[in-house]
Amino acid sequence: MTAMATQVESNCDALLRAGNTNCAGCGMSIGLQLLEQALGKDRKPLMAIPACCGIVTAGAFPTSAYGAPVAASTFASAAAVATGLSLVGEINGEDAPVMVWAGDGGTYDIGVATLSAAAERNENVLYFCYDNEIYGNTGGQRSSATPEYVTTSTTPRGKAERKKDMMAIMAAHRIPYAATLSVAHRDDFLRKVRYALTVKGFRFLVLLSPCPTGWKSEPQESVDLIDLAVRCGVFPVFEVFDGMRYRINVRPDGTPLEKYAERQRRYAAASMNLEGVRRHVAEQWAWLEGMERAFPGSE
Ligand SMILES: Cc1ncc(C[n+]2csc(CCOP(=O)(O)OP(=O)(O)O)c2C)c(N)n1
Ligand code: SF4
Ligand SMILES: [Mg+2]
Repeated sequence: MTAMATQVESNCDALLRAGNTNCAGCGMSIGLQLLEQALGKDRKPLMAIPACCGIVTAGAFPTSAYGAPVAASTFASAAAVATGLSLVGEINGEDAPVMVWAGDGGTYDIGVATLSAAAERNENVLYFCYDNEIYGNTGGQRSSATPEYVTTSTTPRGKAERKKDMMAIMAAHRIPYAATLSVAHRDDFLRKVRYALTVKGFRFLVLLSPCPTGWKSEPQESVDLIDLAVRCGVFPVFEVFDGMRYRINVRPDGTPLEKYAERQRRYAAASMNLEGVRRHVAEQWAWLEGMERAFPGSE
């Protein structure tokens, strides 16, 4: 047997198997590997995955790059499909955690109706959004998660609108747990996923997911980019308990926004207004700090 065949065979049990088609440096690949570490090798989830790069990852039937059962759903129905899996699992006495693994297009935009409905009913579902801030799979169009001024294939001069605050929307559903995950902060990532796995009801986790193809960044810099996003405050790392109580996990350290922006050509629009971005980042932090002061949270 060749060395590569041995490597592939020994990887068969992995949640994300070798030989998948994800681009090099894809945040989704890193996120799935961290998810597997949080679950432990022997615990397999049941996953509902809507249209997105994450379902292309699976590959062509009858093979799959996922080492776990996956139901491919329409954009609109991922949270409803997961609800069904969860309820049937409960009737059958199964204990595999039921998850959605969806992109920002499927979460912030096209799947938001069933996401909201499942959250409002507090279904026993762990919802992951890997947010690469574009419709990556179809050529990098803007989504409502795309940050302001950033170029995409449909905003060549830079997006006019601000990024939708999905965490605030999910918190407003008063779900038991919501958190942001940084692939550059492994311990914090694993702790939150492990905590979420102990909670019954609807849980929402969102990771900022580097996409070298759409962000026009270097694949080997993906984790560093997320570290910079956290340091300069663009991506706040925090959690919300019962939709009300806030805990900030990592605070910005004064790293200039330029350090994050200059490594991605999507931040190179002529209209780019880093001062404007800085103002909105500061505003977001003032709000977040205020929420944590007024309503501090812990497990
Ligand atoms: C209802 C519907 N509208 C549009 C599409 C086409 N489509 C397939 S994947 C995709 C983009 C998905 O974006 P996102 O959910 O962010 O995942 P990513 O591709 O970035 O991983 C689109 C628009 C579709 N499959 N179904
Ligand atoms: S286009 Fe982006 S999200 Fe999709 S597989 Fe490639 S790097 Fe990952
Ligand atoms: Mg996307």
